[in-house]
Amino acid sequence: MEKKIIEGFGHIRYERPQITPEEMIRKSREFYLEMDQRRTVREFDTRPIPLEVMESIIQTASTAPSGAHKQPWTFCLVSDPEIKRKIREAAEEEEKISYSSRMPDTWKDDLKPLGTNWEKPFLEEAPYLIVVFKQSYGMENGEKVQHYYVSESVGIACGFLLAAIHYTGLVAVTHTPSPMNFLSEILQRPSHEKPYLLIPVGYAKENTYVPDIRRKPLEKVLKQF
Ligand code: IYR
Repeated sequence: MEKKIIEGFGHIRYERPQITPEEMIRKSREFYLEMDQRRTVREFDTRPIPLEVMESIIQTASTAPSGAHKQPWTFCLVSDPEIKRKIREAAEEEEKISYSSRMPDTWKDDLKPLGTNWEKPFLEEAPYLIVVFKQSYGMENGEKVQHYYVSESVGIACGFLLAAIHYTGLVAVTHTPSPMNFLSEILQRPSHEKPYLLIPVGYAKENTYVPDIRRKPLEKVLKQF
């Protein structure tokens, strides 16, 4: 492959098929309509999912752009029932305190339409839990590697992850028990990795209901200049 040398580094040609404006309009609309079907689901069927599916989903997440291309993320994929039980127990312990004393009434009022509470059966019911860790720095061959824009990078990767989960036909909930340092302990992650999101993934349980909430219209989120 022909390479161009820029400041001593080889760059490869970037090519994508030409696309007409009409095709672009169609594709962008189609993708929006697909993504608009995504809903956060908190009730899972216990049916197993092929491991290969989860691997591809995580590979998709890992295609996300990141600061200086450091890819500062680790995705822990949990299917072991014993580990899931430990995670549920620890999460519910924190959530119980959060709901009873840490969260102000205004916060709990905002959550009422979602129907959440301290109980998290989905942490055991979902066939897989993806626990995303952000790496404040990297470690390669015993050497510290500087990472940049870590939260932004991992946030983007999680967006890719959620899109891949939806595209595959599965559902997820972005769960953030607080505090969630118990995840580092249970999954034995090194101290430079911090838990970022806990995402149960699976099939939606049959006859599942989701909150009747609507997305902001385009005029509210888009300001054109
Ligand atoms: N972490 C708690 C509370 C919670 C907070 C927000 I902001 C949500 O959008 C949903 C839930 C829980 O998972 O129940």
